[in-house]
Amino acid sequence: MSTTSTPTTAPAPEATPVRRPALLAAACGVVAVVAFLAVAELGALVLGGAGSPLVAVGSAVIDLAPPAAKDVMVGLFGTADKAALFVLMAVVTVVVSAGAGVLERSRPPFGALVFAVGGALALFAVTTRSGSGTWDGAPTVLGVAGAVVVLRVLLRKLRRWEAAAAVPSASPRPAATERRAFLLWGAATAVAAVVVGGAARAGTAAAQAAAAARRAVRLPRAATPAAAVPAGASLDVRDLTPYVTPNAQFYRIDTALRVPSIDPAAWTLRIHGAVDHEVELTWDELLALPLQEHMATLSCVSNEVGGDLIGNALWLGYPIRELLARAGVHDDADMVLSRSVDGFSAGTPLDVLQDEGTAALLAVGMNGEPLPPEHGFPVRMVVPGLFGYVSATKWVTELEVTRFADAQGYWTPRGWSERGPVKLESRIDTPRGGASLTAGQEVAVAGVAWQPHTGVKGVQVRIDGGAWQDATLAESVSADTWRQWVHRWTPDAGPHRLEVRATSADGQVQTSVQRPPAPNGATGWHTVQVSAR
Ligand SMILES: Nc1nc2c(c(=O)[nH]1)N[C@H]1C(S)=C(S)[C@@H](COP(=O)(O)O)O[C@H]1N2
Ligand SMILES: [Mo]
Repeated sequence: MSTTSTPTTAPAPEATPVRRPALLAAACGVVAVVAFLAVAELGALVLGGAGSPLVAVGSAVIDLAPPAAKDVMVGLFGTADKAALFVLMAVVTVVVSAGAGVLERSRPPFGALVFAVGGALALFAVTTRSGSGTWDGAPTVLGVAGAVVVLRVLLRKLRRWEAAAAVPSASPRPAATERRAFLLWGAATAVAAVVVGGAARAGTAAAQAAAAARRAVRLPRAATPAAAVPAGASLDVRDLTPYVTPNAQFYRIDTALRVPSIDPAAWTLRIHGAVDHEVELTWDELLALPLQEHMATLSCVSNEVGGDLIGNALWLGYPIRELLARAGVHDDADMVLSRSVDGFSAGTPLDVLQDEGTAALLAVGMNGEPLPPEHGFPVRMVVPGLFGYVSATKWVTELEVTRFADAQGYWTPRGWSERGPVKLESRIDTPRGGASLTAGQEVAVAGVAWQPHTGVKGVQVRIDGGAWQDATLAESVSADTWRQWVHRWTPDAGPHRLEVRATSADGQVQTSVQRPPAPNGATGWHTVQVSAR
């Protein structure tokens, strides 16, 4: 009877349905909301602490809660009312997300829709906060997208497992494999979301705490104030770089992926190495010292000829020379390796830092404000005459007195010179390259020229390779800053080539030799092509 040609096969696996699939779907919903928070907090971290839906929703709930509810909360939890509110919000969020998971399993895409609606409410809270910026909604939008992806991916895995378990013969893979895939993905996503979200939240909280600490800083008056900036330092020429660079416009160069957040109360500077006694300085001790104001032009070795990686600011700080004297520097030392919390370091010649005539500062103020976070808050170095990479350590916490033979700054093993004095340079700010001028109408050819600490005594302009003509130089407060210059010129019709060169206070003329920024600063004449009709 049963001798027909039925091949012998393994017995069909038994159907063992997934137990409590709704509970698993609820868990998927919870993992999705954690993913939402992780993505959003990571976004907020990238935005420098802005746009966190967690904070915004919490604040919105506090603002919108009727007074009676507040009284109940305060009555119940006292000063822990805010913590209690967050716990309450967390419970509501978990319950709603679990419900969304269940809903998405049985009636897609309604679960995802719950996330979208929740996200829209959070977006409303974020974007209506006072002082919210253009991008503040982005973390929330990205977070919702992340949550929906996680929800759908996990539920698809759950459905596969359910299908394989219910009708094993219809599934390409055994139920155990599908089960493992679901559990693995669920667990991995949950762990990743918790780790990333937690780290991002901690980072954002630190950034916000540092920002609040910065707002609370009241800088002391300088014991030695800077000389007033003479009116003659600024020429009245449109599109000419201002003599003093506003903080918001000051170039920023560093290796920090994220601006370090430092609470000044926790900041210390340690001076050690080849010294008689280590010195440790706190923020309060630094502010109690007689600070001095000094205007200086800071520039980056990477600045191309004609580039804008240069700025001039009024710094407030304490002379590094005094601190070195306090520590007692050994005779065989010739370098100070300054280190920052971000791993950057700079090797600065000791004699420059010790020089009475060089205002090498441990700076706390920039143009009358505490240092902006991206410019080194709470404390940085500024050394007139040296490129930033060998001197201007931001977020500085350590000065090691050592020798060039024994130590290297961050950029030295990366192809940049051990020493980095700023080179004599000049730049044409206006007219811009490619400008079309009107023939017969006078224009101001103007720009800036610098060799900080040496000073500039002359600037010359040459048109179409003709004779060098002296430009008019603006004043400056000292040799440590750049100088504006202007040359009035009336073009005739046709293309023209404008060139500029400076003469330093010690009589050298800016070289025409074109060198790239590496290894120790670009040289050459800034040249601009314009045309007139
Ligand atoms: N901690 C730290 N400090 C740093 C750097 C850095 O990467 N990290 N870059 C240096 C370089 S190369 C320059 S040109 C100046 C730029 O300072 P600014 O960003 O305030 O203009 O900072 C210097 N200080
Ligand atoms: Mo730099």
